[in-house]
Amino acid sequence: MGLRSILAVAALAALGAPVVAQDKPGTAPGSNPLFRERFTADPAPLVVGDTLYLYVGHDEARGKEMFTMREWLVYSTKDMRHWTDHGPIMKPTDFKWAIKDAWASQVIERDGKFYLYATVRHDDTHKGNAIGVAVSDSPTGPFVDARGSALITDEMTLPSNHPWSDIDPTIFIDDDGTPWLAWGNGNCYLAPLKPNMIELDGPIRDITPPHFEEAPWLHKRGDLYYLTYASLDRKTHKNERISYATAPSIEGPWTPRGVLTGSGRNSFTIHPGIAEFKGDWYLFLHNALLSIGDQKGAIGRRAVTVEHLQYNPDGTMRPVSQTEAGVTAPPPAN
Ligand code: FUB
Repeated sequence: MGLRSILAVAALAALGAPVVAQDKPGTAPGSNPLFRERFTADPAPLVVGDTLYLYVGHDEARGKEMFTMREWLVYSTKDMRHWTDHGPIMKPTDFKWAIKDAWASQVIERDGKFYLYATVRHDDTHKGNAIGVAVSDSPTGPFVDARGSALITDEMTLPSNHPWSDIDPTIFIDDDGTPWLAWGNGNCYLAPLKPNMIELDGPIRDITPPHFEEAPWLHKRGDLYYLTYASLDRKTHKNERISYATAPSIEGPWTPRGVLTGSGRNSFTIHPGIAEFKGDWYLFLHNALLSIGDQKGAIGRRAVTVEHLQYNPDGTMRPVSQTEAGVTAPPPAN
């Protein structure tokens, strides 16, 4: 605490006012980055009752390795300030057809069960990355493979020019009960699932919005559907930003709404996850500002953050900046 803060606290104490020491931005509980004992990435929130669960990938790259991700983790909070670490919930090889790459995931609840949609690397029976689905009776796992085979493989979205085109699942259940899965890198795909949550129930559509790179996130607020994603305009930017599109229905038409955030600091990737919790909206992202010991932030050593998310009266989202104070500061004034 600086001299000015000490004097302010002393003055309040002299007046008999309750003394609440103000931490510096970035050090208060709940400030960014949220978790500092491990590198974390690809945040995916899920609200269950009075608790927000946050699923993340565990970044363990050493030196100049790109991504070394061996497991998914979950944390929870009831107040957006204090977080409980529930540890690992699953690893790629828990899918017996997968070999590595615990990349982006998302969990959703249906009929008391929790379904984890996750990016992995398939074994050599299918090229490149794939998407698996696992199930649990609890949001904190353990999760087990729900199919015994991949839900999405690279061949299902041919032609694609790279083997990591089928990554980053986002799952959304529409008001009529239909689950929809969106995913992709380079192209954004959308497909309905059967009520059992583990099989496709219709053709895969290509809904790629402008500058789509990866990391789609589907949500709905009021009557409007949102497709938020990591975008990359290679002509003007080196690192991803977040952009979004809106639609009157999950099946479109999607209207591009432009950029929502700048790039994650020190990070090529940035990965959105959106939730409404106790009446407020939040945008989870990651950057690469955290250092742990001699390991500095890098493309494969990221740190999850959260910011307030606010909407304009017409439903468009107000631009968001990544800050150190995050949600420990009040939302920006209108
Ligand atoms: O974490 C590995 C990959 O980096 C994710 O799947 C992408 O969204 C990007 O964040």
